[in-house]
Amino acid sequence: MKDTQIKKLIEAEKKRQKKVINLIASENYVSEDVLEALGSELTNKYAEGYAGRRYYGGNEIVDKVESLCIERALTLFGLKPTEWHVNVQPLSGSPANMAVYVGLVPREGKIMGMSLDHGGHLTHGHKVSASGKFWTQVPYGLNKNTELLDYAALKELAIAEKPNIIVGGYTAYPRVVDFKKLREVADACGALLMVDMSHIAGLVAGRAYPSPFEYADIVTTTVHKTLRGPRAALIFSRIDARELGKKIDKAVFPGLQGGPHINQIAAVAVALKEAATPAFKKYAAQVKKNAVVLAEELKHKGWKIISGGTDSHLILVDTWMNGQKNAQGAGAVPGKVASDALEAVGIIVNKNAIPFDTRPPADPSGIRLGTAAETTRGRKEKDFKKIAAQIDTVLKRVQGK
Ligand code: DSN
Repeated sequence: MKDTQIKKLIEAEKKRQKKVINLIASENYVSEDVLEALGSELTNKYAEGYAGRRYYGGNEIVDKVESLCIERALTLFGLKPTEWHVNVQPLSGSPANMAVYVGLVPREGKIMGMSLDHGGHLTHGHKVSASGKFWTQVPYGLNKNTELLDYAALKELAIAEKPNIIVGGYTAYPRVVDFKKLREVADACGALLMVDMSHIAGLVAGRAYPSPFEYADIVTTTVHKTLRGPRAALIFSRIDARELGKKIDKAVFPGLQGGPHINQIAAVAVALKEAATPAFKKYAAQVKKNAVVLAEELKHKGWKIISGGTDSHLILVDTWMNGQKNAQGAGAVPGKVASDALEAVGIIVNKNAIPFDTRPPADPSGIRLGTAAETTRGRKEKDFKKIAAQIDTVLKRVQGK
């Protein structure tokens, strides 16, 4: 690379990534092949429209790229092309979710989504996101005692509020979601059911977490979290008389986006092929095993794990514990202090609100941990035992400061 300034920064970031223990639950490390596709000449091509229906000439190759990506996306999740449609053009998760709402939710309609502080996402109707500015959010949360989804309460709320769409799938919910029950909630009020499986997509692909496809009308996902692909997103929709796919396609282009990033779509295709291998299935199982060990070890050291554990790649730790001491007598640590102190020793996490948090979002009560990235680097249960010990040591050292 001739641009030495950017080259140096890329090299520095590569070194940083190698040096740290990355427990950011939404990050991962892609393969060389994914990087090669992303950095390829496909970036030079404009391809507004869809395969066979483009607005520019010269698309005979990129049509094949997009079609292959579509085919691989359906195959990976065991979907028949006669039953499921997939749009592979969304640039990332937020635009993907927006495209669903633009295509399917009437203006002044209601989006029933989990509140951000209980583990939802901004694009599930939060007021600072366009999803909450153009539509009304019907927020839902977790049961205070169990810190789990309460499907009976959801049903009651859905019947009272009659949302147009219910969004399941979360950014900080460590447990298994009962998609069948979410379907029942949607049916009780006549809403569409959209599952945003961004966090768990790799686990679903690797058969380490239940699939939402049997029950959802629409499934959105980013590709870059547990699925270990480039930054990008997919929108799956059921094929039937409602023509969801057609409406979503129109919302993606020309509704929200211009030319798709074909290099990115090629990289998605590469990642989807990788995720269909037996090695990836093993990886997904290991991600989950590692998360369970990390959660258990931290719990044994006295830290409060939200919901008591995990069924996925993700763990939410209440480091503040309402200002109380932990079960082993260690003092409370605010989320920001915890995250900064861990970063200082090379353990990268994010500060995170816990359900019913009384602290502000900029310095909440907890931290979120994930095992996807470090599992890609080959770490196993014994390594996560050591990581738990390191986290415990750091948290004890900074308590109260
Ligand atoms: N920012 C992502 C996460 O960390 O969960 C969601 O978009």
